[in-house]
Amino acid sequence: MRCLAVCQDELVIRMLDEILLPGFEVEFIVENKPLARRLHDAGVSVVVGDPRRTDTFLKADLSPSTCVIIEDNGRRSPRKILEAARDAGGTLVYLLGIGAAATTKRTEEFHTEFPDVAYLAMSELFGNPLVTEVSRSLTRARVQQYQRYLSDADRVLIMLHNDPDPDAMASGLALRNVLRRTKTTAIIGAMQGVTRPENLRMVNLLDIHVEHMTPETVREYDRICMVDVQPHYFGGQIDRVDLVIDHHPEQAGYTAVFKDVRADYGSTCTILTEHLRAVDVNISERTATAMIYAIKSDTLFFNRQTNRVDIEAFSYLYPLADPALIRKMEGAEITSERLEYVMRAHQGGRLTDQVFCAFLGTLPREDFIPYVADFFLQLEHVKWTVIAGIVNDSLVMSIRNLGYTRNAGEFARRFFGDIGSAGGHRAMAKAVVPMQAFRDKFALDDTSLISGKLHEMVWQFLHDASPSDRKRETVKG
Ligand SMILES: [Mn+2]
Repeated sequence: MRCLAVCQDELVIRMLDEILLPGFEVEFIVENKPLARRLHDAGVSVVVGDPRRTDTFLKADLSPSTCVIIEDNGRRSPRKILEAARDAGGTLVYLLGIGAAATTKRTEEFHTEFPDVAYLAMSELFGNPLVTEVSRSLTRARVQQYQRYLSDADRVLIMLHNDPDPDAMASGLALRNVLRRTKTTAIIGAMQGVTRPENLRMVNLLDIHVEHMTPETVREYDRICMVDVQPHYFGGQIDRVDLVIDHHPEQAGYTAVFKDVRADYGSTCTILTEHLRAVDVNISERTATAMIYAIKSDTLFFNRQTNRVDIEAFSYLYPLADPALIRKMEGAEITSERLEYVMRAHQGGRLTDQVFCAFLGTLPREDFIPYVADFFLQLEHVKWTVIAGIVNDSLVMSIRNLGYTRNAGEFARRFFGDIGSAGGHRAMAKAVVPMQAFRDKFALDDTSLISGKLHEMVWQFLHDASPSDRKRETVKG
């Protein structure tokens, strides 16, 4: 393809020549003769002419399939040049903004007169890679600092939250990688082990060992790191921490020698991908596989709280991972145990006005509840699910909706915030309430009435929106 560029700035010309030449046949229209000579001597294809005249373009053999790039340095209006290019039959015309010219304003300025002209700001074209590079070197400095700080320890402990999820475990592996340590010199630990079947499958398939820790055994370590969790989680059981890497909202009231907490990231593995890339550490297939699975599961495959950086980390790790193993781990979600509870919900639950509620009775583990809630949300005509069950004498509830209706977290807080822990996002929320408190508040002794009661609450919640909610909803459409 042919490309004709109207530029008067030598640096811009040399840069465009370098960038476009491998793929395009590039020629420059230059006004200044000495500049043209200098460029010609340097091997740049250049013609001298007045770009405000149509015949300059005609002489340069402008055809409708020639791409025309016109430099806009904000000093002199490029309008005359645009007209000349258009009159010569140019259709693929780009303005290249250089300098402080405001892009959107500039685009609008030319848009009515030249609707086909696309405006490209040089700062945007080259800015992103540069910003990425510079922030990578900031990350590099930070990572090198903690690498050095942790390098003299015999053994480092990488602490995860209870019942570690894929993001926690993969972050553990990734940090071990960053620290260039092995499983004997960097121990991954948690106070309570893995229970969910899909996470157990990950543990087995990737051969991850999570050491069982107690507050006493934690103290035996020279250096303590935390990934996907912050010290407050352990309620004072761990009093000293050297490094915290997490994507949950930053908690006040603790000090760590180093920390990297980025609440706008979809997973801790995304942060660790940046650490690994910044210091150029080789990522093994096993670690990459774990990290890909972690990013997928923490962002619900990019359906929740996804950031551009998560997608970037994903595309960086994907070629390094083993896709067959990931498929195997994902298949582990369906177990016959879980299907039992799906059936129980199907028999005992009720679907009314697009809301599905079910009470599952007493359960050995909590994870059946969110699983069933997610499962029934996939059904046609279902827009909300509220699934409850009793675990350790507490009523545990998972609330899900399709995300474009009222806030699930608000629902949980409104009805259960005063008697237990309740919260969540727009599309998913959770509440845990001691059974006694639930019975007292709602005067319900018969558990078979729970599902009906939940229905009533959702109905009430969806129908008596407060005026401020209503307003917000109309604005959002
Ligand atoms: Mn996470």
